[in-house]
Amino acid sequence: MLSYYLSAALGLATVVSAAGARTSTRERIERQLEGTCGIFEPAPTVRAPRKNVWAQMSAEDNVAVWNLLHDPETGLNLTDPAEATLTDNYVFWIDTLPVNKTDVLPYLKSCSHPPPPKYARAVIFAGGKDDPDSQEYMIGPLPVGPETRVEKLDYIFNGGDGGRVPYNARYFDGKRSAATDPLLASIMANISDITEDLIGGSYFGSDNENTTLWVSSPTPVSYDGTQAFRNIMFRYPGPATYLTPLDFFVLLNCTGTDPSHYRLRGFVTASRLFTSVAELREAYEAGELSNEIKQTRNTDWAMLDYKPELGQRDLESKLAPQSLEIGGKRYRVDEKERYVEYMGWSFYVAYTRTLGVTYHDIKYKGERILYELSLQEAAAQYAGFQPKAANTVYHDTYYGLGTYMGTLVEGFDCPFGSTIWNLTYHEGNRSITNADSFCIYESDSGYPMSRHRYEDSTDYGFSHLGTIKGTALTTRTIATIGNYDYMFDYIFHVDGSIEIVVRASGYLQSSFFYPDQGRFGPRIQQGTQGSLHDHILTYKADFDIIDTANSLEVSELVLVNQSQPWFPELGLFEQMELSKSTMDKEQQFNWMPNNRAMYCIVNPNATNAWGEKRGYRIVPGKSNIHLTLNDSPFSRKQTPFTKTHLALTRQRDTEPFANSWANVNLPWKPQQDFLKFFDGDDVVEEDVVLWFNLGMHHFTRAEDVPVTLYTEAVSSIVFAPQSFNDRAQDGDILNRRWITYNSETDALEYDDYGVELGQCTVKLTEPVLGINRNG
Ligand SMILES: *[C@@H]1O[C@H](CO)[C@@H](O)[C@H](O)[C@H]1NC(C)=O
Ligand SMILES: *[C@@H]1O[C@H](CO)[C@@H](O)[C@H](O)[C@H]1NC(C)=O
Ligand SMILES: *[C@@H]1O[C@H](CO)[C@@H](O)[C@H](O)[C@H]1NC(C)=O
Ligand SMILES: *[C@@H]1O[C@H](CO)[C@@H](O)[C@H](O)[C@H]1NC(C)=O
Ligand SMILES: *[C@@H]1O[C@H](CO)[C@@H](O)[C@H](O)[C@H]1NC(C)=O
Ligand SMILES: *[C@@H]1O[C@H](CO)[C@@H](O)[C@H](O)[C@H]1NC(C)=O
Ligand SMILES: *[C@@H]1O[C@H](CO)[C@@H](O)[C@H](O)[C@H]1NC(C)=O
Ligand SMILES: *[C@@H]1O[C@H](CO)[C@@H](O)[C@H](O)[C@H]1NC(C)=O
Ligand SMILES: *[C@@H]1O[C@H](CO)[C@@H](O)[C@H](O)[C@H]1NC(C)=O
Ligand SMILES: [Cu+2]
Repeated sequence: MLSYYLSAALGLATVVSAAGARTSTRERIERQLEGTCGIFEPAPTVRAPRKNVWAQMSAEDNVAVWNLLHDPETGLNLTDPAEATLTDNYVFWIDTLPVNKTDVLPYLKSCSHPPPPKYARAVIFAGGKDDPDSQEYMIGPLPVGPETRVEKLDYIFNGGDGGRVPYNARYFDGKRSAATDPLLASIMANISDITEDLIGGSYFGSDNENTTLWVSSPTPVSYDGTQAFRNIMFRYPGPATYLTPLDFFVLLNCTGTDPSHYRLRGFVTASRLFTSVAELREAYEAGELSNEIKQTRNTDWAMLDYKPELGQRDLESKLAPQSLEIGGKRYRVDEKERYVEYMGWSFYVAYTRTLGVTYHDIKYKGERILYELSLQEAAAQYAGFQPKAANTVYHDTYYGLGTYMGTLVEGFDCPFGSTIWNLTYHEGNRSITNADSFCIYESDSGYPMSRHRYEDSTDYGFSHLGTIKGTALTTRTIATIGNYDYMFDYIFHVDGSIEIVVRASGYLQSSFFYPDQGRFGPRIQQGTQGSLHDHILTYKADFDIIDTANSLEVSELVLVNQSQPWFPELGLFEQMELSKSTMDKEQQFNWMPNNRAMYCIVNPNATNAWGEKRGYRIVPGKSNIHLTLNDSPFSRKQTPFTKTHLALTRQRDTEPFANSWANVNLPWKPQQDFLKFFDGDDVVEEDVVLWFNLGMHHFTRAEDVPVTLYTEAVSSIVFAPQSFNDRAQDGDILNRRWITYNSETDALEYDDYGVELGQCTVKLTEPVLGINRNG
C-alpha cells in the first residue's frame, strides 16, 4: 500500500511513500522557524568594519569585463566560445585577481584610506595566433570605465613565460577532446570486435549511440608544452564509473591545432604495448589477450544508498544525535560583506572559481593573527603498471576547484540550523550560483575546553570543580571534483586556536584488477583494484601576528648530559632542554622526527606580560605528510610545493599563489616554480608566509567501496596561541560550572554565571536543497 501526505506544517511539499522515500519539490521554500530554541533563527547581524576587498567581483563587473574583452577596439580578436574552434581565440574563464597586500594594509589601518582597486583576471585561449597559446590578462580597475586597461597578467607567474602557456600544455577543454575524438573513434571502430570480446564494450565516438564505453584521460597532457598526449582509459559508463575501469588504453599524440596530424601512439592491454592496430590484432588472434577477470556493469554495489543485505543494527532506526545550537546562534554575520564575528574572532570570507573559499584579516580579540588563510592546491599522484595510473597527477585548481563546491545537506553535511550561504562564480558572461554551498555553525567540541577537580577528602572528592564548555565555530565547504568529495573545514576554537581539517570521501580513481600487481593496491571488487596514490593539499598561512614583523622561531628539544650538585651520585645524567633558533632564510622544511621541534610564528617586538614573545604555534595534527614521489617525470618541477611538510617565505605581492592553475601540464618547464620563492630573502622580523601541506597516503582498501570514508581519510593542523596571551583564554567564558563544596551545609553550590539551561522543543524537518541558478 502506498500512502502519500503533504506536510503543510513544514511548509514544503514532501511526499512520503510507504517505503520511506521522500521527494521534495523543486520549489525553494524558506526554512521554517521551528521549536523554541532559536536553532533556526538567523544569526545576529553586524556591520563589517571595512569593505570586503577580497570579495569576488560582481556579476555586473563580470559582464562588463566580458564585453570589454570582446570589444573589437580591445584588439583581442575573440570568437564567441560557443562557436569557436581550436584555431580561434576565445575566453576560457574570468575570475577575480587577488588584491595586493601592499594596497590593502593602509586601508585596513585607516578607513579614510581608499580601498585598493579591483581587478579581474581572464584566460584567453589564442589558437588563432601563429604560435598558438593561452595567455592571462588583468583587467582593471573595476568597474569598467575610461581608466580600465586590459594588460597581460604576467607578474604572478615566475616560470619565465609570464601568464603564457603554450598551446600543447593549455587546459584540455571540450574542444581539444572533440578534436581528438574522430581519430579515437576510427581506431576503436576498427577493433570493436576485439574490445567487445576483451572488455565487453566498444567506442564509436563520444556521441555515437552504439558507444558503450566511457573515456577518461588524465593530466599532465604534456611535459614541456612542445608536444601533447592523450592517454585514454576506458571505463563502463554510469554513476559509479570510477569503480568500473577496464584494462584497455589508447595513447594518442595530439600535438598542435591540426587534428590531421594526430596519431595513434599505441594500445595497452594485458600489460603489453601494441603500436598499431595490426600488432594488436595479431596478438588477439593468437589468443594471447584473453582476460579471465571481467568488469561488471551492474554497479548497485557502488551506490551510496542503504544496503539491506548488510542487515540492520540494533537501535539504528532511531534518530541519531544532532549538534544543535540550542541557545540560539552565538556568532554574528554581515552576509553582504561576508564577514563573521565569533567569541572574539573576526574574519572575512572570499571566493574564487580557482581556489574556492579563502579567509582574510583573521583577528582574535581585535588583534590580527592572519592576513590570509587559503587553500592553494589539491594535488594527487597515482601509481600503477599501466598508462593511466602511472601518468596521473592532478592539480584540482586546473579544473576550477571552487566551482565544484556544491550543495550541503542540512542535518547531514552540516548540522541542522547552520547558516548556509550561496557561492557564485562566473562562467562566460553569466554568473552561476552554487546554492547552499558554504555553511557556518557552532558546535559542541565534544570535550570540555578545560577542567580541574580540586581533590579533597570530602564525600564528593573535591573542594572545587571547574569545567568549561568546549565549543568552536566551523566553516565548511565540500568540493566534488570529479571523483572525490573533499571537505574543507576551518575551525575557530574559543581558546584562540584555529584548526584546519581536510577530509576526502567520494570515489577512488581505481584500476582494473591485475592479480600480479598487488604492489599498487588491493583488489576491492570483482574487477577493480584500488590504485595507490597520494593526496597533498597545500595551504597558505600569511601570518601577521599583531603586525607584519614576524619571525619563525624553532624550539628544538635536545638531549644534554649535565650534572646537578644535589644528585652527586648521578654524575652526568641525561636531560632535555629547549634549543631556540630563528629561521633566517626562506626554505622548505619538514616536521622533525618525533615532532622534536616546536615551530612558532612570533612577533619578536610584541611581548606578553611575562616578557615572552607573542606568537602562534604550528601544531601538527593528523596525517601531516608530503608527496612520496620526488623525481617522477609527471610531477618533476610543477609540483614542488607538495614535496615538504612546510615552507617559509617572505610575503610578496608577486607571489600570491604556491601554484598556477595551468601548471599541471608543464611538469618539465613550469609556468610557476615554487622553488623560485626560495631566493634567500631575509625572513627575520619580516612579513612572512607559512605554506603547509595536509594530505593522505591513500592506502586503498575494500572499505573504499562504495566511497572513501571521512573518518580515516583526514588530515589536520592547529594554530595555537603560544604565549600570545598572558593566560589561557578560558577565563571569560560564562558557559562553565564552578562547583564548590560547602562544608557547613555539606552541599554543593553550582555557579552557572547566569547562563540558563532553559528548555525547548525541537522539530527537525527534511532539508530543502537550493537549486543552482544561472544568472
Ligand atoms: C582573428 O582570428 C581569426 C581566427 O578566429 C583568424 O583567422 C584571423 O586571422 C585573426 N585576425 C587577425 C587580424 O589576427
Ligand atoms: C600588484 O603589485 C604588482 C607588483 O608591484 C604590480 O605589478 C601589479 O600591477 C599589482 N596588481 C594590482 C592588482 O594592483
Ligand atoms: C583497420 O586497421 C587496419 C590495420 O591498420 C587497416 O588495414 C584497415 O583498413 C582498417 N579498417 C578500417 C575499416 O578502418
Ligand atoms: C548503431 O548500430 C546499428 C546496428 O549495427 C546500426 O544500424 C546503426 O547505424 C549504428 N548507429 C550509428 C550512429 O553508427
Ligand atoms: C607527436 O607528434 C608531433 C607532430 O605532430 C611530432 O613532432 C612528435 O615527434 C610526436 N611525438 C611522439 C613521441 O611521437
Ligand atoms: C551573454 O552572451 C550571450 C551570447 O553572446 C548573449 O545572448 C547574452 O545577452 C549575454 N548576456 C549578458 C548578460 O550580457
Ligand atoms: C651522554 O653521555 C653518554 C655516556 O657518555 C653518551 O653516550 C651520550 O652520547 C651523551 N649524550 C649527549 C646528548 O651528549
Ligand atoms: C624591534 O625591536 C628591535 C630592538 O628594540 C629594533 O631594533 C627593531 O627595529 C624593532 N623592529 C620593528 C619592526 O619594530
Ligand atoms: C541563494 O540561491 C538561491 C537559488 O538556489 C536563491 O533562491 C537565494 O535567493 C540565494 N540567496 C541569496 C542570499 O542570494
Ligand atoms: Cu584517495
